[in-house]
Amino acid sequence: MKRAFIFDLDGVIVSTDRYHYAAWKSIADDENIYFDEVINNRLRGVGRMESLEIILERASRVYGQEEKCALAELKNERYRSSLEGLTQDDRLTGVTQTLKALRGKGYLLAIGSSSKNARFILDKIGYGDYFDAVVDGNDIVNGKPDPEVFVKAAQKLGLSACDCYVVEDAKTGIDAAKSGGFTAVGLHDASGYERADISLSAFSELFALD
Ligand code: B16
Ligand code: MG
Repeated sequence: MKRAFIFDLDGVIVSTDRYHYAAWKSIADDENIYFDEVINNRLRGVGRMESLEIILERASRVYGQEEKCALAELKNERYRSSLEGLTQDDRLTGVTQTLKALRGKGYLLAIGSSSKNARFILDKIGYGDYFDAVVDGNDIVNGKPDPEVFVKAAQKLGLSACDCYVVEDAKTGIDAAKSGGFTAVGLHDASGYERADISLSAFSELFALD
């Protein structure tokens, strides 16, 4: 039996992806760069600067490093202000009850997120002190698909990768989990991804794993 679940945040516990999209879309529009929901799908689970690089693939000119940093900062300001209104009600369906039930079964629960805003989001949705370990974009050098975020979360729990499920909505997150030796559970966009060890159609189905 496994001993812990390490959860991705955005797209698994809470849906902030529409706010990411709106903020990136406003930046792309200001810069006259084509950007749509299909391109946005490639940003799932990917870090902020890497996301900007994907958007700039459609730009008609080359951007310097300072300009890139300024755009990423502006995107984050817009994104952060849209997070102000987040509440417990923004937890995704089944999350509250299922986490409680998993804890009741004795599992440790952790967060492994690429986001530098993860702790802010967790506070907003009433999970500021809930998880046994939180590792986010501020704690890592290499973003997903590198396994660093999950490896550090397992270390904080005092466990090895084979003791932990990683639950992800992004294919890049499943790749990260697999290269770290974790058992990868795919939800939403990552459900059905061939590299996922287990594919689920609802968060509450996690309760049936052991
Ligand atoms: P930030 P996750 C990821 O969160 C998002 O899925 C991704 O779209 C975003 O670019 C990344 O965090 C960085 O977010 O700009 O807030 O640092 O899915 O790994 O929880
Ligand atoms: Mg995600």
